[in-house]
Parts: sequence; structure tokens; C-alpha cells
Amino acid sequence: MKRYISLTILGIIGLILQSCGNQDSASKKSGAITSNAAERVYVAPGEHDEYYAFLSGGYSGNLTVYGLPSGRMLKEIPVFSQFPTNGYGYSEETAPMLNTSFGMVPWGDAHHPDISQTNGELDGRWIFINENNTPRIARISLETFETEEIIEIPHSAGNHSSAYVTENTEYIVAGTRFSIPYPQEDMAIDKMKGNFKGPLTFIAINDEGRMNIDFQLDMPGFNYDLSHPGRGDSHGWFFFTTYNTEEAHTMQEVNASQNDKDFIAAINWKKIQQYVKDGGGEEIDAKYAHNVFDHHTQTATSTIEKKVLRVDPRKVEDAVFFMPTPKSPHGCDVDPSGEYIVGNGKLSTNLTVHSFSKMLKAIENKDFDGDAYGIPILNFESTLAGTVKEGGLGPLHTEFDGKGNAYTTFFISSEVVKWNLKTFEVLDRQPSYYSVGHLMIPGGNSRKPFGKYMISLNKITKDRYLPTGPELEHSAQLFDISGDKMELLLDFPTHGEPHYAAGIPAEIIKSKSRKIYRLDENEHKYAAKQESETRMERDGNEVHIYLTTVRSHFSPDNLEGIKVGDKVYFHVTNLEQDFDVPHGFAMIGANTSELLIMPGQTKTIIWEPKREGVWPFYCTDFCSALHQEMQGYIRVSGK
Ligand code: CUK
Ligand code: CUA
Repeated sequence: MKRYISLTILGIIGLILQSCGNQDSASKKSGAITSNAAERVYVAPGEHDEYYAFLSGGYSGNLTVYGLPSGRMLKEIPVFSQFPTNGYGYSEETAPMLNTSFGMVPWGDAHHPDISQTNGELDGRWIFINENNTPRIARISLETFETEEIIEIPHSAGNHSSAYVTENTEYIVAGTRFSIPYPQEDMAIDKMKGNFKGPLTFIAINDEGRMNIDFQLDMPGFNYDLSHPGRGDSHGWFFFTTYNTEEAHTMQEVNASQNDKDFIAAINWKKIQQYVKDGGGEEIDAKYAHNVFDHHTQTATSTIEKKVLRVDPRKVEDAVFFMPTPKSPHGCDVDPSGEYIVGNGKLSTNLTVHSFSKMLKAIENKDFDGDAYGIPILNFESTLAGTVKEGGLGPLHTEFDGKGNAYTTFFISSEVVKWNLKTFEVLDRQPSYYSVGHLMIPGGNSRKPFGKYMISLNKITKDRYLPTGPELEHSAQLFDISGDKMELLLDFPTHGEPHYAAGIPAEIIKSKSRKIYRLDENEHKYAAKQESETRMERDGNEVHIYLTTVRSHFSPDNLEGIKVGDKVYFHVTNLEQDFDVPHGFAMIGANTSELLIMPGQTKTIIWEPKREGVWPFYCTDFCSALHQEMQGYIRVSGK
């Protein structure tokens, strides 16, 4: 089965390296822009876009919200990184969201957002996104557009496989892109083969959206890349791509690309769920943070959990199989019917499409090519539905339009290719500028895609916009896919690297979007809900100051009795009850944070005055004609 590295692969690797280098020649062809493109993306002043698009910010750790078709950026939602604009991750209320078993991690690497589903259709309750570096998954409310929960994934190193949800939002999975000792231990790196593992984590989600680690599958030590849940008939299964099935510990000689085929792991999670319910699995030690933001107290709490349930896949009958898939598959995408599983072999020109129904038959007939890892390997031909030939170079990801077509990105040849799901014939191809990674069709990975627009999310920007020095934003391109051919309508810059995105018709969430935090629902421990409740309380050298804001003054605005060496807590409540009237709070010399407080909210920062004097604080958000007057003084005396 093992064939050693071929010339073709070497050639392709050459192209991979090349494609990251110089593409200026490609820039001269600007692509066919439709003549009335401007009209078709124009959203008149005051009008709203038709779709929300949530773009991962990649190494920014955050999620950005865009309107489609305009490409206007509406908001950046901080998730895994501190965010100066609103103090997320700095304020006392939100800093616990970034706690991990390693301590506070202030900057993350976010990859794949996915919207919750009911019966396989987008329901617009929450959006989930993974963090790759210090493995975590976040849940963001689509009512408040705020991060409500973050769970760390223990025994994972590079949670790249998430955050795809099953069709009734039962589970989210997390993989491990790097195999590791499981549990972690001190071990010689060259002892990796056979000793490192690839634990896959299944996180259950309850009706309130709360995440809870249900079990971890003790899988062989491969690199688990991307995943996708089944749907329709294949609901109950989860598929993961793997690479480096060679279990090489160094990539210096492209050791991880020797096998002609790696695997897509097919996992029947319903069977394992039952096995676990029946008392299967073994509890092992773990250490991971679980952080929850409570909207009543407006405060996050972080808990360190200590146990996880480990399941040996060999002990659950007919639950886990490997489907050989050529050339280091990256994306692993299931079509809306649930029948086709598309393996995007990134060192290939072809796409391998597996059939779910054929896979079930092959399992029944025990059509296996051995079980080298204690897990049955299905015969390659037995699950093959077809091959998309000459698609392009370096396929990465596939999405679907719900009209029988699939769209695959090709990184090396820098294009999006449309092909038919029945005939596997290529129907159209459009260049992308440059080096497309993921693509997104709203609902394009659910049972009900909205096949009107597609965006390609490009890795390299080069000359697409006015030059901004060596560092450029990434770039997205909007295509109209409602006709036979894809039509390029618009380019727009993205913030951070948009690995993946999730889109949804605006109507589904617009009406649910919350406008205000009501003061009568504010259960913050340090809230002052009217000016008469403002006060200063001292406990040793800790001083709690309860402040309020309303246009356009702080109450109180003159504070005395503070000493050098004190630890001063400013608890600022915004008494406004008008939509979109925040106040800011900035204190001279405060070295940790400023605050932005929305109406009805309370937020806290700590200030440790170092020097005697009379020091000002002021509002940072232009809130009224008297905004410049919104200020105060604090007197600091010697010890
Ligand atoms: S990975 Cu970025 S292009 Cu994280 Cu989804 Cu494939
Ligand atoms: Cu409040 Cu400016």
C-alpha cells in the first residue's frame, strides 16, 4: 500500500512553495468582472444587507461580521484575544474568558466558525469557533454577538478539526493536529511512532448551548486535520481527514507525505454515545478551563476541570473505520444530502468522493484491507463514489449550493471550481486573487444552502488594494453563483486571516438581535443602578468605587481619600437606556485597560496609583454635545 514519494508529488510541492512566492504575473489578469457588478452589490445608504457573513480572523483570534453583498464590515467580535476597542479580556468581567489551564492566554488562533443547526438547517442561535493553538472552542450568542462560553480541550495539540456542529447541534468535535503522548508525559521525540496518540474529543451541547466534554476517542497518532458531520442518512457519523499517517516526527524530508493515501476516519458517534451511556470508557486525569459568561451578573467565571472519559475505539463494535483517501486530504466535506464525503487531497489534482451508502455496504461485507492500527481499513474502491478529474492543483475545501453542485477551492492553481455532484464533471472555473483557502456559501455546509453568493477567502493579497506597507489585510471575493457560471462581483479586505466563514440570511437573526442590556436585569455584584447608589468603600488598601454614567457626567466626579499603594476598583455602570449610547472610561496612567460600557452594563477596571497628585479621568466615547465635559478628578495622597 505504501508507495514512496513520486515525482508528481515533488512537482506539486515545488508549486506549493512557488505559489507563496511571486504571483505578480497573475495580477495582470483582473478576472472577468460582470458589467453591472456595482449595482448588484450596492446596498443603498440606510438599507441592510441580505446576509450576515461571519469570518474567522485566523491569527487575530477573533471573528468579524460582514454584510453581503456589500462586503461592509459591521463588527469585530472578540473571542480568543484581548480587544482594545471594548476592553474584552482586559476588564475584570471578561478577563476570565481567556483563562486556560496554562494561565491567561491573551491571543489565540481562530479557524472555523459554524452556526448552530436544527434539523440540519441554520437556526441562528449561536456560532461556534475553534482555537488552534491552545485548543479551545468558543460559543458566541447571535442575540448579543458576544462570546458566552469557552471550553479548553485537554489532551489536544492544535484543535484544527472544529468547530463543525451536527445537524441538531448535539455535538461539536475537536481533533488534535499534532499527535502527542496521551496523556502527556516526558518522552523522546523519536519514540513518537506508535507511542503518540491522536485523541478526538466529542463535546455535547445542551439546549442552553452549554458545552460539556462527553468523551475522548483514543485514536492512532496521526495528524487530524478537518472534520465534518454527516447529515440526512449519515447523521450520527463524523468524518475526519488525517495526514502524516506515517507518524513521522520530523517533516525535514517530507516524511509526512510518503504514503500515497492517508485516511478519512469515519466515526459512528451515536454508537459511542450509547457505549458511554452504558458505562463504557475509562475516566482519566485531565486539566482544562471552562469559562462561562453570565448575562445576568455580566461576569465570566473560569473553572478548572479535572477529568475526562477516554474511550478505546477498538472496544466499540463497528464504530470507527478508515477510508483511504489519496494525497494528504485537507478538507473533508459532506454534501447536503449526506451521501457524499469529499476528500480534498491537497497534493493532488483530483478530488476523491466517497459514498456513504457504499461505505455502509462495505462495512456490512467486511470489505477491509486489514487493520494496521487495530481499526478496520475499508477497501478504497469499495467506498469510492467517483473522482473529479483535472479539477485543478491543490484542492482544499468544498461547499455546496443545494442545487446539485459543489464548489472546490484549489490553492496552488488559485481558483474555485464548480462541479456536478452526480456526474463529477467540472462545469466552471474562476480564478481567485490569490491563493484561495476556504470558500463559503451561506448554509453551504448544512442541509439547506442558500446558493446565491459564494465568497472565496484568499491567503495572499498582494496588489488588490492600495499599498499599505509590508503588512496587508487578507482578501475575500464575492461571486454570484445563481447562474450557470460564477460571476465575480466584489473584492473586500478582511481582518486577520479568514480561514473559514459562516453565512446566514439576515432575516434569521436580525429580529433576535438584542438592542440593550436592561438596567432592571443587571445583577452585577458591583452595579450602582442609580446615582444615589454611587459610593466609595474601603477595605484595607482595597478601594471599591461605584460610579455611574449618564449624558453627560460621571457620578461622583470628584474623589478624594485615595492613597499611593491602594488598589482601586472602578465599577462603572452606564445608566443610559437608549439604544447605542455607550460611555467610555479612561484613567490617566491605568496600565491595564480602558472601558467601554454599553447602556445597562457595569464594567470594572483596577487602578494602582503610583504617584501623589490630582489626576483626571474622562469619557472616551463621543456621547453628546457635552462629551468633552464628561470628566472627573481623583486626588491621590501619600501613604
Ligand atoms: S484550514 Cu485555513 S485554508 Cu484552518 Cu480550514 Cu484550510
Ligand atoms: Cu460619555 Cu462621552
